[in-house]
Amino acid sequence: MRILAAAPLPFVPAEWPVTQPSPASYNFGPDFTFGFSTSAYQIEGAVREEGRSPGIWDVFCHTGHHIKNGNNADVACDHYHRMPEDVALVAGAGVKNYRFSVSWSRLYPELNGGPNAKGFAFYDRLLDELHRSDITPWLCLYHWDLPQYLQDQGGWTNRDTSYRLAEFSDRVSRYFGGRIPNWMVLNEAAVHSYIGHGLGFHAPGLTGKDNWVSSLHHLNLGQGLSIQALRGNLPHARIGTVASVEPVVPSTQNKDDVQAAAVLDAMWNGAVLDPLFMGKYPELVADDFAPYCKPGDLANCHQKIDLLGINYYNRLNIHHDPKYAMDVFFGPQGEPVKYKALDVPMSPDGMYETVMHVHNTYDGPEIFISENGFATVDDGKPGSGLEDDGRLAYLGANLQFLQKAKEAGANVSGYFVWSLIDNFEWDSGMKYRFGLVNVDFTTQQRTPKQSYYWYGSLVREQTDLQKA
Ligand code: IFM
Repeated sequence: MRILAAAPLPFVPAEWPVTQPSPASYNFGPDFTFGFSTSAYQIEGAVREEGRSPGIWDVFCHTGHHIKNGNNADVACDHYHRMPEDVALVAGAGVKNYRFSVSWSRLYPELNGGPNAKGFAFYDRLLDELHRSDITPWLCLYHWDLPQYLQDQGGWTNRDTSYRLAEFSDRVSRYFGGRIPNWMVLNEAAVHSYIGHGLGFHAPGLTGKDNWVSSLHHLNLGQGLSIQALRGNLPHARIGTVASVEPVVPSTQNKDDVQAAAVLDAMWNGAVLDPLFMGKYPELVADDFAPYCKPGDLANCHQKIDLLGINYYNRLNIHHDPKYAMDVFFGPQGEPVKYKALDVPMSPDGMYETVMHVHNTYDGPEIFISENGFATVDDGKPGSGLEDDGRLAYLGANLQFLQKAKEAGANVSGYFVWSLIDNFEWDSGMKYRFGLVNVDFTTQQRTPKQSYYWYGSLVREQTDLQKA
């Protein structure tokens, strides 16, 4: 459910604020971290190996027709077997930070069961490899791949799953402890609850307001309980979470569309960040959460974090549509098109708006951009999309607006690209490619794109500036 750009290249960046995003035109200052982001299910494959049990996405991929072209992630990028090669790609770009997630059902394959030593050994090997390459690990504990055994108990619509996440966070942090300095609890509770539980386009394929609201509350609660567990176990780590934060624009000025955009904004942005930073739900939707919100829950959701990861892609255009939960759905572009990539409206200026909104609303928390990326459509040919000018212009423009936010006083400490390699893009399967490195899914050959070299030179120049 991302706004995607279609081939063909080359891209003519006429409307962009930067025509040639030269790496030299940035200065993010000392201590700024640049990284790559990935997630377990999208790259690992090996779904039936070494004791892993199915997660909700395995079931979703293999039942019904949920995924484009009938794709699945059984093999994905085969990262489980090719991990050293992928870490070498991070190192090869001169990038010193790597955000990844762990597969819950690989680590704990059974309901109420013990740890899977082979699963833990895989992540130990990954950490060894990162360490050897002088790359700092950033772990995300939960990136949408709930074990199916928990879905069978109701998944995120069941309050018990919040406590299960906290238990998982406790166990994983006890095991890896000081080997990982940066811990993020969730990835994009807004997307997981809305697209997976309200619209049914993502696993577990549930629909309707009740599933949307209850799953979001239980994700928030599980996050708060997990942060408390992590604090107890990791006194020296930096602890936070990752949210998808995007400005919401009504498709028209018609009052129903304006109301729909306000509701989606409250659910997508406010109902994720307000409980965490303020211990409350936005007024507009607070009554919707009341049936699920037990005494003490908001105090548990309201936790001090060391830093917030923001995933920013594009503004969301929303209109009134009674066919969907809470009468809201994605609609046509609701504002004049300022920036385009390959004829698709893009909103790099929304990066500035988003960061400043979080900065001003939540009292200036430390922020890093945990994801920002651009998809191209695979034309099926091995090695396609290597001349990815569109991606390069998109990343360049977003970085320019991020720098502007930093200069305006936002406490921005890092930027991570989504994603290192082309991977399994959820319901879009392998069709939409976000990687800075091309993956030929037949041979698993990795080929860096133009954007990989551009990002590498940007990171090297910034590192040199930091040392100067
Ligand atoms: O691929 C996803 C990722 O898993 C979560 N954030 C958005 C990316 C692109 O759609």
